[in-house]
Amino acid sequence: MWDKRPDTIVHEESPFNAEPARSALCGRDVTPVDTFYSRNHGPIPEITKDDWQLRITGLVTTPLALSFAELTGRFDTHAVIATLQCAGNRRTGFNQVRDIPGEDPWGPGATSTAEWRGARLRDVLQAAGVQDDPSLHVAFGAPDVSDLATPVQPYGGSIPLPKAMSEEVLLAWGMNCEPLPRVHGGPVRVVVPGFIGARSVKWITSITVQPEPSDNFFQSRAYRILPADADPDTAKPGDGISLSSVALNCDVLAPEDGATVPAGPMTLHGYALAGDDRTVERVDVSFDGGSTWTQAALEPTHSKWGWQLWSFALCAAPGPLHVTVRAWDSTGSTQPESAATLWNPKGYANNSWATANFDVT
Ligand SMILES: Nc1nc2c(c(=O)[nH]1)N[C@H]1C(S)=C(S)[C@@H](COP(=O)(O)O)O[C@H]1N2
Ligand SMILES: [Mo]
Repeated sequence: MWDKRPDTIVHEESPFNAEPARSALCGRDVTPVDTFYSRNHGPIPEITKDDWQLRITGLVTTPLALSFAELTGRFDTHAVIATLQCAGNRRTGFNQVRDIPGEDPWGPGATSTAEWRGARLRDVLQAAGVQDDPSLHVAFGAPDVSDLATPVQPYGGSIPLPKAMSEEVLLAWGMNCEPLPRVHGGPVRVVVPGFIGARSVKWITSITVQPEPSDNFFQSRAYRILPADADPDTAKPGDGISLSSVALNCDVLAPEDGATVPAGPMTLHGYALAGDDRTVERVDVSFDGGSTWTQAALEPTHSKWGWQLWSFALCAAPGPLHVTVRAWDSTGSTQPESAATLWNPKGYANNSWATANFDVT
């Protein structure tokens, strides 16, 4: 489906929600397009380059309406390798604590990295004469209508103006040297590196500069951390904590969790990702549930906005092998120990220590 690999784990066909197997993500700085996870809240719109138009309005001096040819021809093209991570990534860890009805049970694969190519959002906002006020917000609108929203409405969201003016934020029409595929938001999507995937609005058709965050359902009601005892069905717009930068996270990608492995030399592989303008500084591995830790080797990175791959070589003795991993970022913060302490009613931002269990024979 949607040209994804046959081993893709499909949570829902409509809306299409699917994640790659761990092994498919493993060891790659850039995830192939046929492997990249896909997260949708409604039907995938079909918009040709010729039909597409982007309107930039609100607190700007010169409202713009750009065709695809104007966007791609008028502004410099930039490439950014960036990881997208859905706030629902690793929700299965929360489901083990307490059920989360109505939300897909995403495993470790609602995260992937691509080389995105497009115009800087900043250049487009400047061409429109954006007001220079850091308290403003930039709202994105798209045509895909979601009946998961109350009331039913097109998908949307916003980011603060200072982030929108950062050089890494793109209006992208290319993904891994191909035209941006329809399932990933083609002809044009926003890519907001360092923020939760929800803000990288696909099939973008409107940009509005405004004093408040977007009142779209997916900004004002969803993608918010509600208190553990709140009822998400009766929560009001603005309740809970709005998610913007992605949480510091990591995972073990190989061998597959639960695998039987031969005794002797083996290497663990995984990724770590830091939020917004932070970087991953260290990845620790523990074989005793977190009492003692040893450092993993970090691979060279090719982008500040992409994930950090890591590996750890060991000699495995026969018996059960229990692996725990945590990352540290450039502010000295590390990941919380347990999913139970983070559990929230919509199941967002599970960045507790990652674990994997192996049977060594
Ligand atoms: N228009 C639109 N944009 C969207 C979404 C959507 O449903 N509609 N899903 C968001 C979410 S929650 C995520 S995690 C990313 C996923 O991007 P991908 O499908 O290219 O992996 O797109 C975001 N942009
Ligand atoms: Mo997401």
